[in-house]
Amino acid sequence: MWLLCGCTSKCLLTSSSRRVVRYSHNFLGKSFNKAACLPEAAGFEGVSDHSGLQQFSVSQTDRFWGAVARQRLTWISPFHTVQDCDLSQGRIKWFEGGKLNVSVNCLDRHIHTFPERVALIWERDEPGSEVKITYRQLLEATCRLGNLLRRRGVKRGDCVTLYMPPCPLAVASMLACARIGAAHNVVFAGFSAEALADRIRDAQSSTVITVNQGVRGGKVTELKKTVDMAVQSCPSVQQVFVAMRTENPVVMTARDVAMEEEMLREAVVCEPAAMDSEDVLFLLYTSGSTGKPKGLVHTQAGYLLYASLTHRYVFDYHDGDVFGCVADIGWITGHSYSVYGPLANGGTTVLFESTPVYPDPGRYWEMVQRLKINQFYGAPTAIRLLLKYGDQWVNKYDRSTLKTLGSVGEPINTEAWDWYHRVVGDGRCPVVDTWWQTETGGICIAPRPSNPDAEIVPGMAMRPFFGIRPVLMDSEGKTLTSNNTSGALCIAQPWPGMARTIHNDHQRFTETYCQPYPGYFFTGDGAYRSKEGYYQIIGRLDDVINVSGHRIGTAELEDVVNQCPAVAESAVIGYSHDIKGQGVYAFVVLKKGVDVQEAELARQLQDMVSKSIAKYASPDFIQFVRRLPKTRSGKIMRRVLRKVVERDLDGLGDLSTLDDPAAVQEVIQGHQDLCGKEQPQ
Ligand code: 7RM
Repeated sequence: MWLLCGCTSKCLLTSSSRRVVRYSHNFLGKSFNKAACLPEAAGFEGVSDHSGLQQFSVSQTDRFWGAVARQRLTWISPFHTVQDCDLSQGRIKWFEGGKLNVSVNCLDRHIHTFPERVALIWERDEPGSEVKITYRQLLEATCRLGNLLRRRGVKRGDCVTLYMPPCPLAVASMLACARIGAAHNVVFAGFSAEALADRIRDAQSSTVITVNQGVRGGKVTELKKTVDMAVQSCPSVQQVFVAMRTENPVVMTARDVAMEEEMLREAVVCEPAAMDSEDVLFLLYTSGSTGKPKGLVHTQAGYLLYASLTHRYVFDYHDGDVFGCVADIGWITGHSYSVYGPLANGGTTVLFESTPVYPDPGRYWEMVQRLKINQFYGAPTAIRLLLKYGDQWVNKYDRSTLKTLGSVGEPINTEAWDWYHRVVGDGRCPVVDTWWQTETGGICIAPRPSNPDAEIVPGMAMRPFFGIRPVLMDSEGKTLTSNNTSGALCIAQPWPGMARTIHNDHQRFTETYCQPYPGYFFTGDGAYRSKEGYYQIIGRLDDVINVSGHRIGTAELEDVVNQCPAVAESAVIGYSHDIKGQGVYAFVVLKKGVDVQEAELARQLQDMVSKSIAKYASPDFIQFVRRLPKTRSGKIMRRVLRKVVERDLDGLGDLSTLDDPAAVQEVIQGHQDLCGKEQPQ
């Protein structure tokens, strides 16, 4: 059995240490009113509350998604089949026969009702310099760009690579691709030339869109130069569109196109392509733990529907709200919750160009005050970082507009959850810990939607979204049916938002996600299901540590270590140990300005783990570091830490997503200082 926590009676994964938070404010209507809470479900008989509706969505899946798809999307021609899926074969098709255009669903249909509503608030790097773009303006830019792409030979089915910071022209570029039926491939504009080249080559793009320079955290980056370097090894590239983010000119070659100038010559009307539901909308590369990055493929109708429904209900987004997702558009979170979900819902969405600490650690909350943000969606890594700086950076600003706080990307440890809830949200806003993946397209497990009286347990993603049936598997591949148990997290039936394949490698797709547990979608994560049936994500299964036969989740250990007031964050890994199989090794970052005796603190931390989990779980080594190696999206790269401790520096694997290579060098040095030249034993 996957007993990831190893000690079901003592650890934080059990209900003994559980605290529950209830909110009295209205979420989806006090008494369940189908028409009011989910108009799409008004015709479903026998459904009288939220859990009834969830059950309906997974048992009468076709009726549920059929009704929702007809209601929420604008179709050029209707679909004839809700789904045709066979997970064991890796066949996933939704809404076949249907034709639609995603950009029409995100723009044109809103223009009829509110052309002057703000679609995008571009929160530029310098605070106070935001730019607002209405739906009419965004449609116009999208059409001009769609025409330009078409005129310059981009065809339906081509794939355009975008290397741009979050900005209105990046959104217009995504939507312009969608308008003419090309796929987009957004590459985070912080990746190296090499990483960019890999992704351009794999996607076989002939067109790249970029900006002259990027501006982030007060620093200018040479994005166009990086593209120039990348395309040297990309024979497929024929043209590079260059938009001007700053006023500094860059060298333009015959291959380069001055994007804004050329756009001005184009018409503001652009005929939308009638796309099949299952045509490709975008590729998005995500790194596997080994091997080359995978280009996950999302398609039109199912993806958009799922992004829109989750955005509406997980965050309780209402017409007129300002939605602030601070993820970069280079991540799936930026795709689904900065762009597609909010725009499909006719919402106002923030594009955040800066960093959480620029010009100071109050940036997020100053922005919340200035833009009157109603839903704030961020990552635990940023919350943990800001927590280090203290409450005064939050308290300075008026956060009374906030209604929902969201968290995504990693398990949110109890200390960070509490701070987010108590300090940022004044104890007033539900905190939704949302679990999902690039592969899932949208949020799959989150505390909401649920009725307003439903409890929220700190640090738990809790409840499956409509249409999602999570299951836990043991190591023999059997379904674990009881509660208060842990296992490999799978999803038992297809949902419209899921990825369809890996670009050019369907076999890798089926092998990775469909074959480990035939008939199920395998997430690669471990999860715990509480006595009450709520889900808590433990982390990647390949991160789990096994000490003398006891399986321990890294999240569980880190949660204990992070509770020490001197600690800002930590990463725990297992290293091979002759006797125990694996031993525990902790990397610890201290809070700013903390002055402690490291040896003494290490002993304290070991004690804390012994007391709150078990003696065997206590770290053998504690290495203090200034920062942890993280991906550009803020996930701790435990794989890299494991390799450092195993002294396998040649085996570090794909580092293209690594944020700051210097962090790895520091960790290597510190490790040698701590353990000498020998491997720890
Ligand atoms: C949205 C995103 C996916 C992986 C996933 C998990 C981890 C994401 C949570 C989480 C615990 C969460 N896509 N993860 N959200 N772990 N609690 N709420 O992050 O493709 O970049 O990463 O991230 O391991 O499998 S992603």
